[in-house]
Amino acid sequence: MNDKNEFPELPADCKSQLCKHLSKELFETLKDKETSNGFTLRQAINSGVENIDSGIGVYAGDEESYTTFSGLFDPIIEEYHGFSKEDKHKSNLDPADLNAPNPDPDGDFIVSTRIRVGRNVADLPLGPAISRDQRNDIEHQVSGALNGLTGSLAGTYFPLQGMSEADSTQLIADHFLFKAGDRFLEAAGLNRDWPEGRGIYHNDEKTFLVWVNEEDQLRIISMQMGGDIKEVFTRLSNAISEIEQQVPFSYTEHLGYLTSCPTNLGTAMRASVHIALPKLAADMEVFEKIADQYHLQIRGIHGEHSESEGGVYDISNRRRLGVTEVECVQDMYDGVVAMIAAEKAL
Ligand code: ADP
Ligand code: DAR
Repeated sequence: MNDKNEFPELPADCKSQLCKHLSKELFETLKDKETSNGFTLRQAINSGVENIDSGIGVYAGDEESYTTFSGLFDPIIEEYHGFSKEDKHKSNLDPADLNAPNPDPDGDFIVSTRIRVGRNVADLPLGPAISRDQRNDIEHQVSGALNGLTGSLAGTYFPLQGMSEADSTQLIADHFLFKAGDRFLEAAGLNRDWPEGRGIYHNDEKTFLVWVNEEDQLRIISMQMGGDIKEVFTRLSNAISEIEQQVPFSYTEHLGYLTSCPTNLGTAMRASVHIALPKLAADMEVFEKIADQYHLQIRGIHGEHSESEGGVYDISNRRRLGVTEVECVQDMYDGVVAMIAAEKAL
């Protein structure tokens, strides 16, 4: 990280939101500001400075970052989410409001369904500015709440620190284990003290997971094979409600649930299916047209920045802020119904 007073020289072909919105004038205005946690502009932009192939390139260190550095965050939020600084977020996690009968009861297309939200603990810094002790306290508080879950959510918490070879192998085999975050998270300061304070919880049925202190302080995940999107959402909604009774989440009327990356603000939800659409994928123009119509992203199946394999794609909602959780899932569901119809018609 170079001198905080030096405007970072970013290449002319840099495409990130950071490059687009951080003028030298704005840099001069913000460079000496810091939040009450001591988080600086230079820290907020470091990921995009070190990774010029970033899509966004900035991370917030705490709730205050979104006001202290609003000159940079507001235009990025407006462009990514279509959400102005006057807009207000809204939340609705009620499964009764989701119209989603299983779109693929015979399992001809949808391999698996996963719906996740990011959450951060109220009144504490976010990952990029959290201290080692605060992060360890979060692990203690969150794992305590998780170990108190009952019924179908009952399960086990696995700290990454000192994890046995057997547990690690099983969690990798289940595709549950997250590794030290990617270079974008590294440069954002989200991997500090790794693996201390990090861990994974999953229920006995392996349909519910919580990642602790990865990119966000909680990633609450419901997932199962097949396309019963409503069942996955109902499990997630119930789990969020149970956890929130023990752990207060960081939330504002304007930005909804706060996250370190501005792309996850609001619902912080990504609702996805892994779906086989070989004929539709042969006509990417039609495929992408349907995705755009339902505000969806087409991605690879091994997470962010990955490619599709064997004609299976990860289809998920792109809208997260200014829409409710029910609307995020409805976006994905309605788009998947349209994609399956298009595949059948080809
Ligand atoms: P996030 O959902 O938090 O943005 P990623 O897109 O990186 O994170 O996905 C995290 C992991 O979850 C990856 O290993 C990915 O393969 C897996 N995953 C995502 N969606 C699904 C799905 N619908 N079915 C099965 N696994 C999924
Ligand atoms: N890779 C960073 C973040 C993009 C959004 N993905 C998250 N938050 N996992 C970038 O700026 O491209």
